[in-house]
Amino acid sequence: MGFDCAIRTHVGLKRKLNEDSVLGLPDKALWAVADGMGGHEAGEVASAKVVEALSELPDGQHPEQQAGLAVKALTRVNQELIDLGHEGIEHKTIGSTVVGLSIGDGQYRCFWAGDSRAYRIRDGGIVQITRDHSLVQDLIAAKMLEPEDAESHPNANVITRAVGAAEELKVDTVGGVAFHGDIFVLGSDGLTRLVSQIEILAALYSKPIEDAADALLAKVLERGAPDNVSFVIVRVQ
Ligand SMILES: [Mn+2]
Repeated sequence: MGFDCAIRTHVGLKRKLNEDSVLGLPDKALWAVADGMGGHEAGEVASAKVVEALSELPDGQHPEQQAGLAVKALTRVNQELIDLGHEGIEHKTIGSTVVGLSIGDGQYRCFWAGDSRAYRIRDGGIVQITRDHSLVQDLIAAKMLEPEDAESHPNANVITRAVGAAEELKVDTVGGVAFHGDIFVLGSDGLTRLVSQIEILAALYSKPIEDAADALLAKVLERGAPDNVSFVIVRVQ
C-alpha cells in the first residue's frame, strides 16, 4: 500500500515552546502525534522521547503486531519519564499524550493514550476512531455533561492518561480494514479543540492533502492558536 502524507507542527500564537512532536515514516507505514506536558521544556523532552521510541520500531510488521510493539516501547518510555520526573527535588509529572497509526496488509491499527485524536474519513464521512482519555469524556460517558458543553468546561484540558503520568500505562488500540482512499488524521488538542470534525472533513473533501493541511493550520492560527498545533494526514493510495 502506498500513502500520501502531510504533516504540520506549529508553536501556535500563545506558547513560547512547541511541546508537541510528530512522526511520519511512510516506509514503515507508521505515524504519530505526541503532546508533551510538564513545563520548563519537560514536555518537549517527553513528546520527543515518545516519538523517538516509536521511530525505532521495525519495518514490515502487521499493524496489530506493530501496535503491540508500540505499546511495549511506550511502556519503557513511561518508566523513563517517571524516573526523570523523580530526579529533581520536587517530584513532577513529565508526560506526553500519544496517538499513533500503523497501516499494512489491508488493515490499520491506532493506539493512543490521552486526548490526542485520530479521525478516519471514508465514503464522504468522518468518524473519530479514538476516545479521549479526559475528564470531560468521562463526564459525558456518565451523562453528567452534554458533548456540546465539553469545550467550554473549565477542566476541558484535564486528561486522565498520558505516557509518564502513572506507574501503569494503559494504551488503547482500535483498528479494522484500510481501504484505498481512506484518509486518517492524527491531531493534538491544539487542532481538535479549534477545528471541528466537519471542518476537517470539508478541508479534505475539497482539496489535495497538502493544501488541506495548509488550510487547517491557517484556520487554527486565525482562531488564535492558544496551544501548540500538530497533525498528520495520511491518505491510502
Ligand atoms: Mn496540546
